[in-house]
Amino acid sequence: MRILVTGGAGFIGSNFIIYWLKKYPQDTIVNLDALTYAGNLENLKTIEKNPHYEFVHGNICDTQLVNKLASNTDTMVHFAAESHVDRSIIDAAPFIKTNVEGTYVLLEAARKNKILRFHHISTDEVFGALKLDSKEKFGDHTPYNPRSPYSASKAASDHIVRAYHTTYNLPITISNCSNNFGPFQFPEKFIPLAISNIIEGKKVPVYGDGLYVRDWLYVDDHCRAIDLILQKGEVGKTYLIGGLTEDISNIKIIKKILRIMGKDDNQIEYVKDRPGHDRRYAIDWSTIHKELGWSPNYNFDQALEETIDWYKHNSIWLKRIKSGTYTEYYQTQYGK
Ligand code: NAD
Ligand code: TDX
Repeated sequence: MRILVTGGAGFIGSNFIIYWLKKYPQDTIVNLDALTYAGNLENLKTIEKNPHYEFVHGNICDTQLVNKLASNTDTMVHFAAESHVDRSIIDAAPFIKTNVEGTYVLLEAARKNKILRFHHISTDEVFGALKLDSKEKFGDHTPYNPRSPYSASKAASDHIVRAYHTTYNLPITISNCSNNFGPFQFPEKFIPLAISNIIEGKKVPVYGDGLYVRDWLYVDDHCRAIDLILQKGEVGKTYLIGGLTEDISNIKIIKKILRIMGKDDNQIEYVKDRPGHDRRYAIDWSTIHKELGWSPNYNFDQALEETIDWYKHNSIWLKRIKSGTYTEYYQTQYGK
């Protein structure tokens, strides 16, 4: 396979490239990434000299470049996105540009160059929010109800991807997954932000009452699911991917992290809530389980400990990523 990965210098994309080249060393990966604040080539140090890997510094909105790359590709795996909800609340413009227009540019190139598979990485946030005390989960037939500029831009991209299948018969697949965590995640997201603040002796900001619930998926389990969809997934189909957590609240997660890191609850700081904060996410992943035999391997507590260990042992990675514009963003979001 010759795969064009977009956004491969980000969190999930870099984990995916490392996963793929280890498992399929004969395949070739071209990684197209604009290296926004979230893109970091250090994530790919272990494979940067692999002759089956090539990095292209560029934007998915660049039609000419994307067309050139697509002419020499059989499969596209599209991770590139603006991915942080809080940033989309501060400024939605880059979300519309990259997530909507960028996806359109890739689809056009895929169509013109008769790509064999376009796999689009999306999110459970397109479905909106579930009630806290319900047993309900997002499933194959849940209607879209995005509530933040981020999730609205991802929902728009999902619709365009599906339309290219219906209208032009483009061989697409989509996956909507829940909150990922693991190595190389940018410390603006909840779990790595908490770990990195604790390492620095700072308080951990918890939004609102802390009783918000996410469905947590270890990044390696996510990569395995994408692998199965590429190998055995049905063209035109959307797969939902989730983890093994059962309604664990943000505050419980922070308490776990504090305990693992030998700190007490005094390090928790309740801060003002995110506007339009989705209360609860939960994913019914029975379809991918039944049809492709996938289920998550990683138990949350164990994967969380491994993730904390990874951040502790990669303090230089963390320090470098937190220099530059990170401080500016942190102050805008959390104050001084
Ligand atoms: P990330 O923010 O860590 O990485 C995004 C990458 O895309 C970066 O390397 C960045 O440089 C690149 N990029 C951004 N704009 C670009 C552009 N215009 N052209 C080329 N490259 C560009 O994101 P992530 O957490 O790895 O998420 C990857 C994908 O998975 C996204 O599509 C996101 O919506 C989706 N997703 C993420 C999660 C999660 O929990 N992180 C959950 C569900 C879905
Ligand atoms: O400082 C914080 N304090 C806090 O309480 C941050 C950054 C987050 N939170 C809360 C908000 C959410 O309830 O933690 C939860 C998780 O927040 P994020 O890490 O920002 O993730 P979320 O908003 O749930 O979105 C994530 O999952 C779906 C990813 O960022 C998206 O890219 C993905 O699509």
